[in-house]
This record gives sequence, C-alpha cells and structure tokens, in this order.
Amino acid sequence: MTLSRRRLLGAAQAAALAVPPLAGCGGGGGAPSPSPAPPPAPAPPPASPPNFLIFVTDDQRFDTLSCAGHPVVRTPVIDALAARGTRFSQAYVTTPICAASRASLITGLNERTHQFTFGSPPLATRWAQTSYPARLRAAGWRTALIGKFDVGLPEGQRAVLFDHFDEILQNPAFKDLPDGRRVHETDLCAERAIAWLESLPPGQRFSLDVHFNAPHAEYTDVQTLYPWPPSTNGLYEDVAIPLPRLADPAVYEALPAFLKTSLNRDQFFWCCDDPAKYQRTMRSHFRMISGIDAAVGRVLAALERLGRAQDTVVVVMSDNGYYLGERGLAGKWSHFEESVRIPWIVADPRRPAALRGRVETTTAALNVDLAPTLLDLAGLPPTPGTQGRSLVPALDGRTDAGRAEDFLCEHLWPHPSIPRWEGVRSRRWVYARYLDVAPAFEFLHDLQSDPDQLVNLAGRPEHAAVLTERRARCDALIAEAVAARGA
Ligand SMILES: [Ca+2]
Repeated sequence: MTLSRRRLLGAAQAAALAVPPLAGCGGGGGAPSPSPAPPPAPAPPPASPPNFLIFVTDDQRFDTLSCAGHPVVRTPVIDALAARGTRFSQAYVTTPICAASRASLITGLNERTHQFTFGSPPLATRWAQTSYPARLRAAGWRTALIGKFDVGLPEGQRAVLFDHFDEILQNPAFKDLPDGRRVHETDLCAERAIAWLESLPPGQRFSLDVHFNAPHAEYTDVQTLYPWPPSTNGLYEDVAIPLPRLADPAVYEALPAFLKTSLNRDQFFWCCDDPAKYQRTMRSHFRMISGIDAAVGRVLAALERLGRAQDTVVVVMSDNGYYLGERGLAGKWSHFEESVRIPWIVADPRRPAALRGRVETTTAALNVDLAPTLLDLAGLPPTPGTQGRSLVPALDGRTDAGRAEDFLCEHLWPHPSIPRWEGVRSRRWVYARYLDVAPAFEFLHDLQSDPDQLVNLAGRPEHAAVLTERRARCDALIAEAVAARGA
C-alpha cells in the first residue's frame, strides 16, 4: 500500500538523517579517540492515519464550481479546498443516478456487480460489510453519516457501517425542529455534522460522511424546483444566466425517439423551456450550490476550531452529473457528458505544499474509486474484487500504470421513462447502447473530434472497426463485473 511504502521511506530517511558525522573527519590529527557508539536512531512515530470528512452533493455536475470555471456560481470555500488539494477535472460516475451511484461510492463496485438501485433488494450483506464505512469502523475509526444515504441495507447492517446515522431526507427542504426553528436541510446537515464532531472524544479517529440532498430538484414543488437556504437569499438576483450550451433545437431533434420522450425531456419543461423560467430555476439551483459551499465552510471552521483540520482528509464530490437544459434535456440518467461527469476535490493537509492546488487532468476519477482511495489513505488493504482503484498515485502526482484506460458505465434501473443503457468510456471513445429498444440502439462518439458528442458514428462504415472493438470491450467489462459478484 502506498501509505506503507511512505512509512518505510520515511523510516529510511529518518535513519539516514540520524547518522552522526564521522568522528575525526577533517580532524586535527592525533590518535582518533574511540567514539561512543551512536545511539540507535529513534524510530519515527508511525504515520498517523487520517480522519475523513466526505461531502457528497446530490445532482451537482462537474462545472458548477467557480474553481471549475463556471461563469455564475460562486463557491469560495470549495475553491479554497481545491487550492490546497487536488481537483479531478476528469471525474465520472459509473451510473448516473443517486441510489446506484451511492452504493458504488461506498463499495467501490459497479452497479452491475453490487446490483443495487432504486426498487432493488437491499445491498447484499457481503458488500455492506466490505464498504468503506464498515471497514474503517472495524479498524477503529468512529463513523457517521449525516444527510442523504439512499442505500438500502439488510436488517441490522447499518450499525456495521455507522456508529452514528442521522438520515436527513430531501422533502421538505425546510425542517420544523422540536425547538421551533425551521432549518433548510443543507444547514441542518452542517449543524448536525458540527455537533457530532464536537461530541468526539479528543484524539478519536473518525470518518464523517455529510451527504447533502441539495442541489437536487424538489419534484413535489416544480414551481420552486430548487429550494435554496436562506444564507443565499438574493444571490444572483441581478445576474443574467447564460443560456445552456447545445440549446439549438437541432441537437434535441437529432436524438433518437426514446430519448426525446424520456424523463430527461419531461423535466426539461420544469426548468428550461421558457426564458424567464430558466433564469428563475437556474438562479435557485446555483443558490443551492452556494448554500452548500457556505455549509461546508461552517463544518470546516468547526474542524479547525476542534484542532482536527491538520489530520483530516476532506473530500467534496457529487453522486452524478446533471443536464441543465443542454440538448433539450434536464436531469441525469443518460450517457452524455453532462449526466456522468461530476466535480471531485480531495484535500489532504498532510501532503507537501508542492502537491497542493493541482488540477489532475489525466486520471479519470470514478465514483467507484472513492472507497479504495479512502482505504489506501487509511493504510488498509483494498477490498478484493472491487472495480475501483486508489487515487493516491494521482494525489501524489504519479501515474498509476495499473489503471485501465476505460471504464464500464451503465444505468440499469427498469423505469418506464428512463431508458436503460450500458457502455464503455475511454479518454477518446464513448460507446453506449440503449437496451429498451430492439435491436439495441448504439452510440459511438469520438471525444477527440466531437467533445460535445453531437455526432453518432455507430452507423458509419469507416468506424465499423472501432465500433466492433468497443462493443467487445463493453461485453468483456460486463462479464468481469458479473463474475465479480461471486457466490
Ligand atoms: Ca443524485
């Protein structure tokens, strides 16, 4: 493990530094006096595994951070985290929906393997018991989840993962509390997170998941759609929100019928089919994101006040991407960039200054990589059989030669308005096939020549060889993921 290697290296360096200068070197002659044997070099203190503070947002796509270049959204706290950590600009989910992606986050497994999504049976006990909260807890971390979870667990398994579980649901966004206050769920997540941190005994190692429901749309109130916390009242009021990219109706018209009539299109009419509605809903969505930013800031301030900031790795990421009117669509679920690409920042205060503020543009960081990364940082071995890999090499600015150049992505939940698909994505090629039509409808995009995925090359004779190869690679990854289910 990387941490183990670092420990060994640290010991070797400390031993080298502890060797005293040779006695008599350059000395003034005469018989060298016997020098006393140098005292044994003190063993360096073992590198202390860190605590973890993991913020997961809901339906926040990759570019909705000011540090990612968004023209409107202001996220100064998360920007500052990126400035002292690593921001993965190529970060993706392997399944763009809350439930399946969150199961992937905690297990390091693809949906195909863990088989959990909305409407499915609970996550299998063996996956629950090898999830990162369970493994960290078994190794001495005190674990908590506050906010959204969305992963069904078998009876009795929750306590295997979490010492403290405080589920805060999305609806309604404003919670009436026993003390008479009405608090937005984002602010409540922060408040409860701070209280839990304050409750820890001094020195207690911990892993705290704070999973916001924001900026997810509120389906029961499509007029407000994105209820924001009071901390962002008035924000962006006078800002003209730029129209979505790819809003040309021709882009929508070119989609196959099953996408043109999907839930992605239904939700477009909630937010984006009218200029005034679009301005109102985007302003609200962006306020929700800035509200998260402020809440993260309060938790980080508490971490600092409690003296835990210097040994706590902080993660900020989302569970899936999101269309905000691009292609005539809204929501997530389907295979285009907006749906599968997420923001992801890891800030490890123990890493040297030279590694801080990096934007990692090469490594594709996946939701399934979170669990192996945390276990690696904790000095624990990876869980065998997981598709995810540790991102610690990337955090160290190194190349991980063992990392595959492509990954399986899919959305398998049977739903009358969300077409199921499976595919494989590499740095250059996106292959996806939609399964609810016969024969399956295939997409092949060349990101090099067509980063907006506007041209479907699947039917082009000149790309037949690529299509055949990508199709076979997709089949192989699926077979591996099925085999990984084991007994
Ligand atoms: Ca989500």
